[in-house]
Amino acid sequence: ALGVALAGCSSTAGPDPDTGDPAAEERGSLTFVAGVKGDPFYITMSCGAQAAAEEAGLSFDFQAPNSFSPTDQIPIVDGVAAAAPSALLIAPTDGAAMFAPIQRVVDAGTNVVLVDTALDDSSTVRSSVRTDDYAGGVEAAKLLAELIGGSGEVLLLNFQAGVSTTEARGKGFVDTAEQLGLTVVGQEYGGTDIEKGAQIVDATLQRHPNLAGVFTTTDYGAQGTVASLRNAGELGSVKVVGFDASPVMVEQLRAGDIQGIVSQQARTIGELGVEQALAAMNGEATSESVIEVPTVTIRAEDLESESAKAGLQV
Ligand code: T6T
Repeated sequence: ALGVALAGCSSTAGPDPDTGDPAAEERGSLTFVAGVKGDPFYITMSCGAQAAAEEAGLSFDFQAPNSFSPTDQIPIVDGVAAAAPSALLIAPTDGAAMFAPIQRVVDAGTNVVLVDTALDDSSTVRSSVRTDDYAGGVEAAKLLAELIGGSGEVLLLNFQAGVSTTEARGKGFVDTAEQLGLTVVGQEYGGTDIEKGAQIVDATLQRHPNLAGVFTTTDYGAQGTVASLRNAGELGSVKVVGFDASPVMVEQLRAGDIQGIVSQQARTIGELGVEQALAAMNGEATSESVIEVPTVTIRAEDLESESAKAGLQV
C-alpha cells in the first residue's frame, strides 16, 4: 500500500502519500519486495525507491516476507505475478530457489530489476543493482587487521548460505584476511537470529580463547557478537567489524562495543533500482546489466563525516 514504507524516512523521501497524485496509477506502478520485514537496510532502500518512484509519477507498493526465506517470499512474488505491476524491484532471498517465481513475474510482462541480492542466473531480468560486496569484504579484512595490529585469530560470522551478497562479503574477507596474515578460525552462519549469532561467538571463544577479532556480514550478527562479548567480558578486547550502519550498530560504534562498520549505500541502491525500472518501462536499452555501488567504511571518528552519511540507515 502506498506510504507503508515511509515510516522513518526523512522529509526528502517524497510527497505525502495522502496528497499523492491520483493519476499515478495511470503512469505506472512499481512494487518493491524486500528480503525480510523490519530490516533497516531494506527500509532505508525503500525510502530511496519510494521517493524516486513518486517523483516519476509511479504508484509505489512495499512488501516484505516475515523471514528471509523463499518459503515466505514466494507467495508474495506469486501475488506480484498475478497483479503484474509495471515494474518490480526485488531482493531474492535465495539465488537458486527464487529463479522460477521471479521468472513468472517476468513472463507476466513486468520489468524486473534485482536489488541487493542476485539470482544465480540473472540473464532474464532487466538488471541488477547492488553493493560491490566482495570489495566490502576486502575492506572489512583490512580494517580488522589494522585494528588487531598484526596477526591473530578471527571469526567470520556470516548470514545464510545461498545469499549472493553475504557470500561475496565473506569471500572477500577470507581471501584478504589470509593474505594479511590473519587466521580465520571459523566461518559460520547466524541468519537473522541474534541469539544464534551470540551462541556461535560463545562457542568460538571457548575453542579459541585468543580470538582477536570478528567480522559479521550483517547487523544481526553484530548484535549477537556484542551480546556474547559483553557476557564474556571481552568487549573492546576482541575487535569487531560489522556490515551496515543500522541505528543499533551506529550506537554500538559510538559506545566502542564495535570498532568499525563497512556500510552499503542503501538509499542510493533504491534510487538506482527505480532508474533502471523506468528505463526498462520506456524501452531504453541497458548499457550495463550489473550496477555496483561502493561501500563506505566508518569508524567512530568518521561518524559525522559526509562520506559516512551516505551509509547511514534509518
Ligand atoms: O546486509 C543486508 C543485505 O544486504 C543482505 O543481502 C541481507 O542482510 C541484510 O538485509 C541485513 O540488513
